[in-house]
Amino acid sequence: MELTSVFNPSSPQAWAIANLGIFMIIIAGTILAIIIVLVTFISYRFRRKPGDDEEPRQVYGNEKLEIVWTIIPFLIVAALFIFSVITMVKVNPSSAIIEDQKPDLVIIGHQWWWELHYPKSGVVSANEIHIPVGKKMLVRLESIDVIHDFWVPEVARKIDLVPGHPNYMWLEADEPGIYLGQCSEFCGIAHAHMRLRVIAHHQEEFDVWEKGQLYVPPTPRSGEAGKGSKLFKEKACMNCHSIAGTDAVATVGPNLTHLATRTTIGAGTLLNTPINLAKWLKNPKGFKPGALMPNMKLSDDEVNAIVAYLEALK
Ligand code: HEC
Ligand SMILES: [Cu+2]
Repeated sequence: MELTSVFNPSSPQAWAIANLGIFMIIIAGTILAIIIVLVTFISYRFRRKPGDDEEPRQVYGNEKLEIVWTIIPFLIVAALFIFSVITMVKVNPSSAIIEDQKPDLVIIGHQWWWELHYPKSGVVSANEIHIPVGKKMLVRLESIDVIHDFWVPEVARKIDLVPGHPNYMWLEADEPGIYLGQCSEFCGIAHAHMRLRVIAHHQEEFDVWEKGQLYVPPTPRSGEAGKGSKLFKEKACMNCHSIAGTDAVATVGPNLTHLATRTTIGAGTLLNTPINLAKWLKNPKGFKPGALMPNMKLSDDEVNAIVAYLEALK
């Protein structure tokens, strides 16, 4: 994994943004350099020397100079404007496309995690966005509570998730890999722990992932995992979570149908290992202060049984 940076683009959209950024830095840098050189030169050349007691010659108004210093900034602003519009056209789907096409992916911001829907296949997941390499994904972004902001600098633009006002963008990756992101609009206490990742695969691998996500894992009936699945019902986990193939259909917390296929829990807060899962279930707020999952006051035995169950959800 390389350094996460806007200057390390891995999609046509991110390239457009990086190029615009570089163009702006070059223009602003050039202006800064010219000003530094001129100010230094002028301060030296026209400094007050011993014996200078007369005022220097004063100049009032110079038509030519004024025309030049109006036209040059105008041209610079015009170039920036044109370059910005070209970039916007590249990174944002047109309104015709938004009206015509079903989104490939819907991202719903929650305090403090990301709900993911792939409307074309029906896959539901959280926090880890799988996409096929080289495909321009039409993404709709919504929020269930407050304003959040999607930002995965290497693959797409930065865009707000606004309650009651869906936004759209293109999401694409040129190379397979993991691209890290973070909510970029302060949205409450656990904002800093509202991370996300885009995982780009070759199309065939993506198809395998997608098929796997549509598979309904059987509910274990015996052993630790069987005990865990019973506890999941009894301990009111199903008031907030969904697991396909069971009665749990709530969307207050992340869908757990294929939790074991995700690499992190708590929106990037902990790696998804059995030990971390147990820690999370014991005390979610201990790892993610403010997290909206209550401490369910589970005993160690109950935690182990539920972990065995969740580990079976592949
Ligand atoms: C009041 C609602 C609520 C209840 C009840 C609840 N959870 Fe959660 N749970 C959440 C929320 C919200 C999150 C997301 C926390 C975050 O990342 O900020 C979550 C996250 C999780 C995660 C991490 C999932 C991920 O992809 O990051 C697991 C695992 C989990 N809950 C399991 C359980 C189990 C097992 C129970 C029952 C013992 C339970 N939860 C009860 C709301 C709830
Ligand atoms: Cu946030």
